[in-house]
Amino acid sequence: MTTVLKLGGSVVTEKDRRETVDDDALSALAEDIAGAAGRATGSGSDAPADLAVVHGGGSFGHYHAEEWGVTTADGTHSATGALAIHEAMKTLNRAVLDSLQSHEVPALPVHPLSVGARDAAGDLTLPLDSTRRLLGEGFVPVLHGDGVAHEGEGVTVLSGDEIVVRLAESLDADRVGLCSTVPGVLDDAGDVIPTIESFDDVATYLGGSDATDVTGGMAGKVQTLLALDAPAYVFGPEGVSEFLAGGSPGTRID
Ligand code: IP8
Repeated sequence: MTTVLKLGGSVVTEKDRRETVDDDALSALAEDIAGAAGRATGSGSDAPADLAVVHGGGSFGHYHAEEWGVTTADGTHSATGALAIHEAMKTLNRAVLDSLQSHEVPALPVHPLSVGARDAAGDLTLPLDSTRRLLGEGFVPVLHGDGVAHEGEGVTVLSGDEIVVRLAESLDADRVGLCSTVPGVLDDAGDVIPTIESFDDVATYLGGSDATDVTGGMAGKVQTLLALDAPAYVFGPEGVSEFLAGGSPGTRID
């Protein structure tokens, strides 16, 4: 069973405070992940994980991307700008790794800027040999939204959602989970929509993201998840344990 779990940038950071990790939220998630993997402190288990984690930009990557006018389509040829985005994401990635490792999760980084590329049409190549091998060796690879080399644009933004889709396809994942700040995809009344099978069913409910976010809000997430073969779930932090235990928290997108 291969599972891909995205930790939303808004969940693991304080999204309105520049470069601020939400330590409590991150630690609680790391504990849930450790528990699900049978690696909670004291369990003594070192069984190989079959979990790949991706995290978003939150108050790290998005601030820098906006400052440099960089989106998923419009890039920068400034090495200073591209490095600012990448380093911010590496800083957040390090915080995620530290939290996971402190809960005995054998987490290691994979930085997409080092391996990914887009052609002029925006199509992405993302070699995942190291991710696959890390999984096979019992590690939990932790990827993140990043900059990516883009033909004719310099460096553009690669969102964590796009990485999730690519990981799910390349690893032939069985389940995909997106941990968001909300308990699922919500309708107009604020209730969780249990299942989404077509974007048309929910288009009227889905607006944009409310804070600085260059890669779009829930509408984009739903569209990318609908494109997957594997069932995907959108849930809040309280749904992580249930998801990792094989349950169906929040909204199922399939
Ligand atoms: O928060 C964006 O990743 P996302 C990463 O998953 C950057 O969209 C560099 C802004």
